[in-house]
Amino acid sequence: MKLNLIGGDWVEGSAIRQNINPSDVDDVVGEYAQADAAQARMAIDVADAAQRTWSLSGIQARSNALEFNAAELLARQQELGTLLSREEGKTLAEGIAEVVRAGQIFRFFAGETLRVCGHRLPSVRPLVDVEITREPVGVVGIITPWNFPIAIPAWKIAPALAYGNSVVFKPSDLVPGSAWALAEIISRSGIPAGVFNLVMGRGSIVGNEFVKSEKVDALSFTGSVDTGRRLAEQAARGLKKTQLEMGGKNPLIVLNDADLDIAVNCAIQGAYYSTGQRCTASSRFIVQKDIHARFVSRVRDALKALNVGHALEPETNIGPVVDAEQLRTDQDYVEIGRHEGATLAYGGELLTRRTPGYYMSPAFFTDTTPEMRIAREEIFGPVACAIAVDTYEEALDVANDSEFGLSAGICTTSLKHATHFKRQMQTGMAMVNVPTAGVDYHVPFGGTKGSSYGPREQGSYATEFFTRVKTAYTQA
Ligand code: UN1
Repeated sequence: MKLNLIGGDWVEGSAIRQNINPSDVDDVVGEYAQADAAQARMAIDVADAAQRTWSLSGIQARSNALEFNAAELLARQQELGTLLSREEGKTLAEGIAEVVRAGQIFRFFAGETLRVCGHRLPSVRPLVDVEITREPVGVVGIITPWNFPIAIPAWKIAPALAYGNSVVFKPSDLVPGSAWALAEIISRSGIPAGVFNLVMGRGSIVGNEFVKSEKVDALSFTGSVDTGRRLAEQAARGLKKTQLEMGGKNPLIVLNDADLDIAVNCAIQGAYYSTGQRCTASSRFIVQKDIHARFVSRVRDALKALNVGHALEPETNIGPVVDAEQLRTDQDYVEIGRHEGATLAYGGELLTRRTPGYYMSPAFFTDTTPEMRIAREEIFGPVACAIAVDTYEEALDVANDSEFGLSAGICTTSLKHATHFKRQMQTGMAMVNVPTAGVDYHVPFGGTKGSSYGPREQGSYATEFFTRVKTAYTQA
């Protein structure tokens, strides 16, 4: 059984949870200890006690620890990528790529540790100097979702540690395996006991302690809109810094002048890879009338050519859905789409494979209108729809008509439209001729409206959340 890491010790929980392979539900990936509320509080206490030592340990020690994690993640990419795909269901290629991404994130922040800058400027009073510096926030509570079991933990934990914070980390209950492996590596990276703590368990128990505790100074969360809102409301009562990444209903606009190969690739990659289980996934193709028939027929052909199967089989392009509940949601939305009058142009069926798993064929709807629920609500599965429009202006209006604002894409060869789109799209990320999902690790990530709240994640912009600013005045 895999245990929790609290104050440098591996400790048993008060319950056990099985980690099940969604490609083969007879395969138990492992058993994981579930912490109770008292253990979550203990982890917060030790994190609080250890934070000062860590922040005073110096930038070289912190950079070395992060580089240790980077090197080990990269060296073990095959093994950890296999574990990730086994527990989450994305393909092995995607699993390995995600582990590599986690390694690169740690390496990036190993460098950033050495580059924390401040400002020095004269005061308006003669002979007085002003210094502006960045300091750690304190104890950071990190809560991560199931769809990126190692990359999202990495992009929250690495900057938290880089800037001298201590961490209490609660991974998703569904996929604790990759998170545990990451925690085990971090436990050997040379950081003092208590600086990094792993507390697996339920959001309503462990997560709730993070939000309630006065000793948790900042909370970084990726997950559902409902949970995110609830966390933000409770965290505001305790005046905690909060960073939330939530849903998306990301549009991909395809204009008449688009390169059709690029557009189809953006659609397939963006909507269906990783089984569509990404908050950055494209789920609305907004397609201009003259190219609509050709686009639909090419997307349908491309979908037919995709192999849905066991995540670890080499010919698989699309793995299973993560669990029974998500599969039910996806199937419900296929029904809702039909019921609303959209045409199911491809897929949406439950599939049987060699092993018992949560398989469905990617679903593609046409004859969709912007008012339909399948065009407005986040599904978080391999379900996308095409909406036909007359003009670029109409496409932009439909794209912006959403409660979400994470990522948006356009496929066009027109510089004028691409430029206008980048300026007018009300999202945190705008993509021209590249998929809406699959972002770089060294630049800021985040959205607007109901998608995100608080400072951006990743890249050098991570300092905004993971540090606080001090202004010091000195008269010489
Ligand atoms: C990506 O598209 O590369 O939960 C990353 C998610 C996002 C990460 C997407 N926070 O899907």
